Amino acid sequence: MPLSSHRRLAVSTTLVAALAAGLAPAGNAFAVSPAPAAPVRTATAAVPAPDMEGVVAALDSAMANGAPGAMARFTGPGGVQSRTVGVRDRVSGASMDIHARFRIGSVSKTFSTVVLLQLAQEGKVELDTSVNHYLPGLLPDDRITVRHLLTHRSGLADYTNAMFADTVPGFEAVRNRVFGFQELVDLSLSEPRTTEPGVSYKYSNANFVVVGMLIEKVTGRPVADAYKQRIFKPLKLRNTSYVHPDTRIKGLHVRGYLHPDAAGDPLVDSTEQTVSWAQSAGAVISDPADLNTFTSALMRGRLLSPEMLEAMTTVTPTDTTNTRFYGLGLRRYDLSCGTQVFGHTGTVQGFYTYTFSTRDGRRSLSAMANTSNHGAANTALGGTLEAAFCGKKPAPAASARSAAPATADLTSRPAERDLPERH
Ligand code: REX
Repeated sequence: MPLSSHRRLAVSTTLVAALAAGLAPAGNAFAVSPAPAAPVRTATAAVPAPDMEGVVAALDSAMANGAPGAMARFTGPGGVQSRTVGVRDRVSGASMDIHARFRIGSVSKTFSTVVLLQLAQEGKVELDTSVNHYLPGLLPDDRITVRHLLTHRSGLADYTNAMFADTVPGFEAVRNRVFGFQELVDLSLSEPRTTEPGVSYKYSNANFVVVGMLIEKVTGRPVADAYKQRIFKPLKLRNTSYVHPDTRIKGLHVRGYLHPDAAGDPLVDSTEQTVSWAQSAGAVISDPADLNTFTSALMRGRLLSPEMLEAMTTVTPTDTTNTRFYGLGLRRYDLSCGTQVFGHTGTVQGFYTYTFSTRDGRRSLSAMANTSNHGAANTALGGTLEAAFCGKKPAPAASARSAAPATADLTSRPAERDLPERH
């Protein structure tokens, strides 16, 4: 079928929803802070309007690079604008749907961080204290602190590199498995550590597995409860859930399609899986509207105290481009127009996600393509950021492979498995 016949555009403008993003119900035990009486920003006129044609071009480029479908939702002072292309289900042919849910992968790390930082605010955890103080004997080095986990500076090896070295067999071996947190930590500790504590940024899922353990230790409850009580409910994120180890995505959802390592092999439907290999590092399910509400509320200070938000947004570089940074469970990308956006990227089998917001929380973008293990599609999807926040069209599909730095910070990962393809 030609690409154009797959394509559907959806546009909605909902000023009220955009402005109401993140308001809390009164009386909730974990109620988010009320919206501060924000002064009207006179600088708004200087902010580039989103180029929604450019957003569509980036989504099309993700499709031209192997994604069955893609979508993006921009929430800004002018309201909400959504775009969808392609299909959310290759068998039924159902069109991509902006309200469909999907696996957000590592965007979950930002949710886990918010929970942990709320616990820090409550005096239950201290960021510069040894992890072993809270989880005695867990780690082989008392110098590893809670902050080292949140900044990917613990040196704990990323066990997923070995787990998914062979993409499809690796995935099939774990798609129905249920791991305990301890088992995942043991997998990490069976490999050499990658850095002395605090010395350098080494991305590792193991860090956020330990964050999940800390949350459970301190609250005495499953991480699912903490997400729900502290974030999903107060922000009314009705399409966001953490259902581990359930393998299904309930309700209207996108089907995910994993690219095998051998070029030309058929895509593997990877929708159903436990995501137990990631849990608090990557198993949340959501949709673009909820993700925009989340990052906007976070940046507007509705989830954390000013001090904790300052800590979360204090970043160090993740590579040498001087455009990619990491704070606490949060990325910062410095875009070509000078705009800084905060959020996270996600990769879980069959799904690439970007969710980012400006520091004032006034503009947010969430984008998803229903494929993975295909860096060119991920890079192309990253083009939605420049289009949305800088009003720029991305490079045409053919040159997308070399154009965008969207996955640049992954160069610091040992396996380099998610990089744009090289020629
Ligand atoms: C796991 C393998 C990738 C995916 C991973 N995902 O570490 C975490 C995440 C949860 O979202 N990280 C992203 C698989 C990159 C982030 O933090 O931004 N790749 C795939 C392979 C490669 O199997 N052999 O692409 O689906």
